[in-house]
Amino acid sequence: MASHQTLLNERARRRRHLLRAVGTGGIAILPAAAEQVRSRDTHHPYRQNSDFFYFTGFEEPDAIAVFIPGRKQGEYLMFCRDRDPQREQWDGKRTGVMLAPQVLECDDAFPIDDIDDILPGLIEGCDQVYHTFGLDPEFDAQLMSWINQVHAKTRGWQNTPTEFVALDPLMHEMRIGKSRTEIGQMRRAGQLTAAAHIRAMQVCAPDMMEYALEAELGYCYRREGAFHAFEPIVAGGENACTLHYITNREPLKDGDLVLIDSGAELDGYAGDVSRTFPVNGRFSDPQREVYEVVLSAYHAAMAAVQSGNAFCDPHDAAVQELTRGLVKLGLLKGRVNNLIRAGEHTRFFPHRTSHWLGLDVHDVGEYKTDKAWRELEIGNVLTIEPGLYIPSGPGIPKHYRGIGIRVEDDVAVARDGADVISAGAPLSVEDIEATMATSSG
Ligand SMILES: [Mn+2]
Repeated sequence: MASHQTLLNERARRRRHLLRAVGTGGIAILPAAAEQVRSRDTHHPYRQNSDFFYFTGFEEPDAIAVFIPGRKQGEYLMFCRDRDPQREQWDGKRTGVMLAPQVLECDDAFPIDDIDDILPGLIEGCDQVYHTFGLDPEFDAQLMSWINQVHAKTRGWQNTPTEFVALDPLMHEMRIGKSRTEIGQMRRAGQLTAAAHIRAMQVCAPDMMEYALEAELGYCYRREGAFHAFEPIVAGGENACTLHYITNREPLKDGDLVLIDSGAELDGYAGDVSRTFPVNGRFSDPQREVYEVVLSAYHAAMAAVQSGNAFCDPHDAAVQELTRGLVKLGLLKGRVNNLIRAGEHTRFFPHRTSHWLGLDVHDVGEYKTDKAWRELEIGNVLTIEPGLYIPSGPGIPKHYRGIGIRVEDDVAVARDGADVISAGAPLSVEDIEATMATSSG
């Protein structure tokens, strides 16, 4: 587990990198996430903006980080909520302006309520304003009003910003390359996720409700201080063919499969693992046949995770295996390469095999540069998640109807290929059946 000091050092290094990228003459403005109303006067659990968290580690709302490279009185400033005993009695402790420099290692801190008086003065004399535009129109408008104030005041006698620059590409290029510390944090999230999948396999039984099985995942996460990184999918039988099935309110039937796609968010980092297993603990022959095809696609994709390979290589390897399997099962007819070129496989595999993973489950970072797929680099973290979804319907052999299978793990690109950081949940038919035969006690 990364020590507090290690995390502080990591963030300091990230901020130095950001300050260098913004450069003298620039000012970068990075607001915290706003609280979101769930209904009337209750809020969703607060989740910090991932970019803001990456550079500050600060988990409070109503805060704005400001970076001004080369500013003599301090380059890293924080606007935050000040202490307020009355509010804190209701909503919990605040760091406050006085302690912020010590806790967050910022050069200076100011009350968020004073931002209108202070920020225009900081913008004055800068040439470029770096900000993620379009995320929060209200904040964009506020930022424009501060800049207009500066223009009105200086009337051309001083440098005023003439350039707006998107901050997100700078931040997201950084976030795509995970440090060793981050990969260690992500491995913990991945392994907790794998443990939850094992528990789900062990407690699953016919006639259990999908939500009851979902509850087992939440129990595993919360008792370790983690949260769901996203709404979990617990899909029995043909529900698995609905790719984003999250209602999870039907009974699990004897003889059906159940597909679980879930991830723990631990210390901000997301796990994202899928497993598909028989509700009664034993695969039927048709279920096993389809499962083996998906599993061979998983292994082919894993083998293509190599630094220097293109981001699309694991996907292409998976599609090759899946399409070959679909022909073998009699679900597609024709030559494999012709079928792929015509996109026939997308009837049964409509999504891609990988996405970046990090603080966000679908993490930031470009997949293409200049229209070419990006090369995988050591320190990238991505998912490998092939699947097959066979709907009921005409032209589909009866014994394959309604079978939906996805297998997913999280991988760091390492020197010698794929480092499966979510390893632990059974993968093969034999291992799944053996795990399900032992109860969790
Ligand atoms: Mn995923």
